Order: sequence, then C-alpha cells, then structure tokens
Amino acid sequence: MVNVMDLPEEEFIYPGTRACAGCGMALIYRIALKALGAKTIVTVPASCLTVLHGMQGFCSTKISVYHTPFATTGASASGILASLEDQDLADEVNVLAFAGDGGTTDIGIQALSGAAERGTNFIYACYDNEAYMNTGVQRSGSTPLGVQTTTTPEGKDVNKKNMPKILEAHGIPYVATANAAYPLDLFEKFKRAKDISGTKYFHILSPCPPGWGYEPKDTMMIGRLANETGFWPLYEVINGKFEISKPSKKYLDQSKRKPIKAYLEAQKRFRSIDEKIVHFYEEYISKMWNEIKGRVENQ
Ligand SMILES: Cc1ncc(C[n+]2csc(CCOP(=O)(O)OP(=O)(O)O)c2C)c(N)n1
Ligand code: SF4
Ligand SMILES: [Mg+2]
Repeated sequence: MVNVMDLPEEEFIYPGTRACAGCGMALIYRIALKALGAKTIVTVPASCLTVLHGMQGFCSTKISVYHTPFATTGASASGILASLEDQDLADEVNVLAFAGDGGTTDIGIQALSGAAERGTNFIYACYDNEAYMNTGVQRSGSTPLGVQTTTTPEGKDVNKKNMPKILEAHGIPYVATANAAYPLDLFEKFKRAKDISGTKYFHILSPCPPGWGYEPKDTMMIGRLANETGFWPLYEVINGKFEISKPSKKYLDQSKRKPIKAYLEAQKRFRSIDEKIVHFYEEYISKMWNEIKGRVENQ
C-alpha cells in the first residue's frame, strides 16, 4: 500500500481552476494525473471537467487535453491511440478518457462499449457524481433511487445502473471502483492500470457539494460514509480475478458497517425519501455484499 510520501510532488493541474470548492472530481483528476505522469493525453466530453479546464485559449492542466463531443469519448480515445501507434509513440504515451456519469452511463456508453470490445489500449475513468451536474443537476442513469434532481423533483423512482459490471461483462483485463475520499487507493489503482495492456475501466465516486447538498468541507466525510456504510465497495477485477480493496475489506463483516441512514441523512438530495427507500438500500447493500463475499471466497 502506498503512503502519502509516495505521491509525486509534481502537479499536473495548475492552482485556481473553475471547479467548485470541495469538488470530488477535481481531487480524483489531480491524483490520477500524478499516477500517470506527464506523458498522458486526455480526452474529455462535455461535463464539469470541461469547465475545470477553462475557456478557449486557457487550460488549467500541464498535459494535452482534447475536448470531444458528448457521445464520442471512447471513439476519440481510439483515434488518439491510432495516431500514436502510427507514430510509434503508443508505448510511451498513456491515453486517458475522463468522463462524467451522464457522459458514460448514458450518452457515451455506445462508444465506450465499442472501444472496450476492440480491446483499445487505454484507461477510461468515469467520475460518478450521480447526475448531470454541469447543466444544473438533472438525473442520469447513475442517479440512485430517491435522489431529488431538477428532473426528478419527487425523487428518482429507479436505482442506478451497475456500470462496472457492464464493463466487466466486456471481458476487459481491468475494472476498478474507487472513491475521491481514498486518494491513496485511487493512486495505487491508476499506477496498476497504467502497466496493463488493453481497456482499463474505473468507476469513481465523486461527491459534489452543490449537487448532493452538503458543505464543501464535508467531501471527504461524505465519501468515507459511502464506504463505511457499504454503499460504495472498493474492489478490482484483474483478468477476471476479483479483489476487495483494503479500505473496504473490513466491511465484509456486516456488523462493521455503519447504518445507511448516516450516509443518506447527511445529504439534502435524499431529503424526500421515506422508510421504504431506506429499507430498499439496506437490502441493496446486503445483497451486493453477499455477492462480493461469494466472489472473494470462490477465487
Ligand atoms: C450532445 C450534447 N447534449 C447535451 C449537452 C449539454 N451538456 C453539457 S455538460 C452536460 C452534463 C454532463 O453530465 P455528466 O456527464 O454527468 O458530467 P458532470 O457535469 O456531472 O460533471 C450536458 C447535458 C452537450 N454539451 N452536448
Ligand atoms: S458541480 Fe459538483 S462536480 Fe461540478 S465542479 Fe461543482 S462540485 Fe465539481
Ligand atoms: Mg455527473
């Protein structure tokens, strides 16, 4: 396990971006770039990450960033890689696609699925703030049950789709979940993915103060609660082998998990939920962890 002293001092994001205070996505991006280093080209669809990069003529990162239309992230990564291969540079330069949950689970899923099916040698990272935040908090396919958004004012009536599982079903060599509140785990996973050939997929919980309804100072607390309640298990699937990550390991024991209410009540987006939805989450978490237990025990 890496410790904080192992993180490179070099920053690839300049100070003073246009992201909100306490943005989980900005932290995820900063740590991922530290793991991948300067020889990285990023492709980004419309999202809060576009806004972080700044207006035409400015860029808040030291590395090259390509802004691609919403639906095309996987296809643009394939194109960037083909160009690098043509120049014999593909072994030296990492291709990184970085997209929000709307851009991944909804509008970009087709291009991503195609790139994964072709075995494109790149990393695709979805930062999941569980709604379309940049355009004012509309529901996405990754918004959880009961969440109030501008398009679900009474709370979303279905739960989020399981994107890591969908990517796992493509048979790619690396799938990982991560969480902005566990930057060292995130760093280690990006380092590992960098050395694996083929399509690597990350699904990263990205707390968002304005969209989720909590104070910017609480981003780490909220992210940690997602892990501690069992809502967001951290794991890797490497060449089909399932591995629970260290920060989540102890939650294999149900008695160690905090009640899901602690997570739900800390965020205004869940303010309209009733006991039925709380019960749904208890069952959802229990079922998810039984499946994880089965996978851990059957390796
Ligand atoms: C084809 C197309 N449709 C809609 C938009 C408007 N749009 C820009 S960003 C965005 C939200 C993106 O949501 P997500 O991918 O979850 O990223 P986040 O904003 O949450 O970071 C939308 C709908 C667009 N730019 N292009
Ligand atoms: S709206 Fe949320 S995801 Fe977007 S920049 Fe602000 S904190 Fe980050
Ligand atoms: Mg989003």
